[in-house]
Amino acid sequence: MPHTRTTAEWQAADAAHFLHPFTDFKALAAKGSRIITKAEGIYLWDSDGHKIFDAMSGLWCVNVGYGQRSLIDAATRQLETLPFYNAFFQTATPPAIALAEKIASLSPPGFEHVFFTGSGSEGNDTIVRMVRRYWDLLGQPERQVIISRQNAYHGSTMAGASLGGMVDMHSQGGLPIPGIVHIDQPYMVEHAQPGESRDDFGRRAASWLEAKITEMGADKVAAFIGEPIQGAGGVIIPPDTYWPEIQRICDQHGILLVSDEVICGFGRLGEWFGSQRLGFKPDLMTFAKGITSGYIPLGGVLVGERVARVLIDQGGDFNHGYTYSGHPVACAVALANLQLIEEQGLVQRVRDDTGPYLARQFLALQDHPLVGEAETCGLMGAIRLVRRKAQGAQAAEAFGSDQPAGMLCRAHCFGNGLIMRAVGNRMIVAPPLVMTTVQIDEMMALIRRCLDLTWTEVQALGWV
Ligand code: PXG
Repeated sequence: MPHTRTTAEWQAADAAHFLHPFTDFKALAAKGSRIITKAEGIYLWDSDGHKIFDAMSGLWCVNVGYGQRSLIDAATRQLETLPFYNAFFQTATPPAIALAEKIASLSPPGFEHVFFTGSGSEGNDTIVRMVRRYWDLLGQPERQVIISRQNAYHGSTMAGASLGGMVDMHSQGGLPIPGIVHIDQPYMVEHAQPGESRDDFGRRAASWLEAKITEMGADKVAAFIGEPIQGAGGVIIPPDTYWPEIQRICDQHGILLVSDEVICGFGRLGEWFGSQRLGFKPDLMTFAKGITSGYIPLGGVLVGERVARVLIDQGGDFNHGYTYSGHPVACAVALANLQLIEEQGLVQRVRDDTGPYLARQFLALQDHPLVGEAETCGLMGAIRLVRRKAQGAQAAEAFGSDQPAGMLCRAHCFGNGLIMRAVGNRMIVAPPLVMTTVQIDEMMALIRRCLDLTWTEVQALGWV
């Protein structure tokens, strides 16, 4: 679209008509939005011509970076051939069939079937309907309860927001819906006991699932859902002992295990799926975002054989689906995206090259006076800002609730052409998988500059 208006004109029209997601409408209208007008590779440009380093891949999704010709061409070709047809009423389109086949070929053994949706939230709504349908078909309709975690993010529909554990979301609109309960997240900063090892903490955090199952009654529990690494919650990387123990507990009680791969899937952690990196074997996986690198909306659920066999062999109609389930243009773009990821070896590159390189750079950040811990997994990383670093046996001291250091840091990122997310006082990156080590150096220089500016500011404010 041609940029026929000035920034101020765009902002005025935006404030007059566009209600943004997760936004204080009045405050944004007073301040004015940042208008993004174009992108190439790992960079964005705003309507004033500023170049911005996108360390968040759009919104955890632009895995192959911006401007990839093969995705653009795939969309154009499909729009010309068949812009839409549905997958209801015993029909299908070639891109949807080919994509389901392709995803099955990339997924771990035991995944042969895919249900398409328009987004990650719709994928998780599908999970709720599907796991309850599964237990109904097995003659155990009382298995309704789905266990999730505090501070999880599983989307913003009624079911997605209920599965999520975001307090601010639950406080609006009567959530969570019935039958969804939460256990604490495996976040050591919040929950570790003095002197507890990482491995011991991981096992103890997993034991909260066992306790919740006992509380609810195992015969009432349908499934447990979790992100391999919590993304929107602040890149919470669990100890290595956590997921295998979660798996053991689910297996022991026959409970379905669901991996929400919306962020961690399609190479983010150096494997095709995050559950492979974190060492567990789910029964179902939700995906979205990276499946099309965000070029066009698409989500879905990968259905493992345990569930698929029951739905297919005993099922009858499954009364669920969306107009855009298997949208041909979205599926064509996804196919081109997966082909590009394979051709460029991006998953291996993250595992063997850029992931370990980023990990070393983040480790080096730990000498910064503001940094409590800096940790990564694949191309996902978080820096916890603290008011006093750990000293000997003395744990690091967090900023007070009236000291939003993360917000200050984010403002410096904004001012210095770097996009990072702030979740409380955790500063987060999830850059495009095409990023080179040279570009990682560029990002680290920007991060250090923003940390230095934040450090100067918190000193001036007397927060440290
Ligand atoms: N599951 C996970 C793990 C997600 O991260 C969804 C489901 C929902 O996907 P859709 O496509 O319905 O948005 C997500 C989305 C943030 C942020 O601020 C994260 C998401 C969405 C919006 C903002 O980090 N994740």
